[in-house]
Amino acid sequence: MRIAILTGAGISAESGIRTFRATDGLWEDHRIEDVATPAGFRADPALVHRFYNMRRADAARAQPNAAHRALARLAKQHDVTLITQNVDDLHERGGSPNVIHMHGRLLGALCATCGHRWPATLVMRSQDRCPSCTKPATRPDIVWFGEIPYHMEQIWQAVEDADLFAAIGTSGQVYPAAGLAQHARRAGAQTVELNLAQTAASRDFMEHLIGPATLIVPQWVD
Ligand code: BV8
Repeated sequence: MRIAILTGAGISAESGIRTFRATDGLWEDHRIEDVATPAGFRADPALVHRFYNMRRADAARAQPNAAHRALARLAKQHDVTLITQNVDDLHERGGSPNVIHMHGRLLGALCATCGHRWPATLVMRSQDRCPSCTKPATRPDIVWFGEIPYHMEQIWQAVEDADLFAAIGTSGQVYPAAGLAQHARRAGAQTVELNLAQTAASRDFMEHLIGPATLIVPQWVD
């Protein structure tokens, strides 16, 4: 069976990583426009680097949980395409191969001038020089609002080819990720949503499994 899975912040919540839109979420303390847009970065690169340096340190301290590990087991039994909106590396550390990071990675650095990519250091600053063009234009390799998410052709294709599409721990509020369930359904796939609660996208799913990811994902997989 071909399975396409989309994960969001909820799958890493029980590893101690804050989600975005909960009442104690990251967007409560930080304005999206200031820290997660190209214009915000141009206006105050130091603030944006502080935000992502903090998140890189939080992610480095976190450990993969039972839900990340269950998805790694699933990939041993089926043809799984794992698409994540998360910028942490907990899927990889939980054992999943070939994770598609559609919103980028905390562990990547990107030159805002020439587009060169290299591994991030724990603490990054905009005056750090690009190893390729030597310009002091270092930014996190993250897809900000208004930018085009990565690997979209591969993602649309995997979702279209899937027999089953599952969305885990995502609020269904950010596009194009939030449109994938409808795309899967139109292409004839079964759709299942795994979440603590109903979401903005729930109507696009045929089945709903409600509960914490560390409980419901292993149950669903095993
Ligand atoms: C694009 C940076 C064109 C990464 C993120 C106006 C101005 C500008 C843009 C727009 C606009 N109007 C619309 C747009 C488009 C915009 C968009 O959708 N905006 C929305 C908000 C209206 N989208 C874009 O700009 C995208 N680009 O559209 O380009 C295009 C595209 C394709 C083809 C052609 C053209 C770019 C989007 C990238 C945004 N980057 N942040 C970072 O710093 O991490 S988005 C941010 O939201 C995060 O990256 C995150 O991945 C993403 C989704 O959030 P979730 O993961 O779902 O997290 P959330 O907190 O919302 O929800 C958590 C869920 O978990 C909840 O449902 C909760 O119930 C559940 N949960 C919690 N605990 C648990 C749990 N479930 C289970 N177990 C638990 N324990």
